[in-house]
Amino acid sequence: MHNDLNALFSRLWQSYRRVTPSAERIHQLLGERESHPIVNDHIALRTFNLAPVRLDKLAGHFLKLGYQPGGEYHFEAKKLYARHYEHPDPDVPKVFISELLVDQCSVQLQAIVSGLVAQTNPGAVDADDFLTSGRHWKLDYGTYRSLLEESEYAAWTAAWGYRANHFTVSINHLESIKTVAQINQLLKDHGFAINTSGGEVKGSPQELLEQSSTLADRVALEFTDQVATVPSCFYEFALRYRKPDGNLYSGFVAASADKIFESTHASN
Ligand code: OOG
Ligand code: NI
Repeated sequence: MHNDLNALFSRLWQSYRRVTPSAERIHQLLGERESHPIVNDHIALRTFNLAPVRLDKLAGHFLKLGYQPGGEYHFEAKKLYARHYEHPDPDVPKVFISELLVDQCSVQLQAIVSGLVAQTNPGAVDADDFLTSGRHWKLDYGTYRSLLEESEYAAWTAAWGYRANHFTVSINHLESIKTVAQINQLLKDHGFAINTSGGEVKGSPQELLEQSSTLADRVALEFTDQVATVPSCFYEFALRYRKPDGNLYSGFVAASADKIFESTHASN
């Protein structure tokens, strides 16, 4: 069952855990307390709205595996557009893909980002390994820093390229933990830093989704001219509530997502 999907998610997990040591440790910590494997609610990917790496191109990899488009989300201040995708099998993780609206950014940022994206071989974007292939361009540390001044999202995406920027534990599937507050307490007891932007628990039962996330790990990353320590990826936790029809809500909440993006902020 779902051989191609399993292969894709296992590649995404491998590339993610390599740069996210805290997720590896938290996954292990939860695994010791649970009698069943941890289920993922969703993963997320980031990109720029420029050919050949637009959101739609990334989404194509999931559509061909049977996913369907879900909701659309707008983040005006961050200049982002996002969409989620879900699989008919509710136990397959949902996917949240966002893209930076480069045309709304400064001419300086537009010049830098178009120069990076132009180095991407269009054929590479359709290849099976694209979603775990990292960055496709040369990037020096100074350019990363100048992107950072205008858009944390642009800097992160330029640095890390194509890989899951987080995995999300489904609290609904846990036995030992029932609320977001409980997972947050467990994380704090073990010394993990939580994203407090917008509060430690984002969303509410009324919005049918509650979430929290760690702050991204800081890891050494190779730029063309030097190695520097920068935020990598984070781990998220989600609890979904039932809609009046009895099914679990499967969408996202823009106000919460807006704060979750900040888990990779270098200033955190
Ligand atoms: C995505 C942030 C939004 C959610 O669950 O609302 C999100 C990102 O950081 O790329 O993951
Ligand atoms: Ni998320």
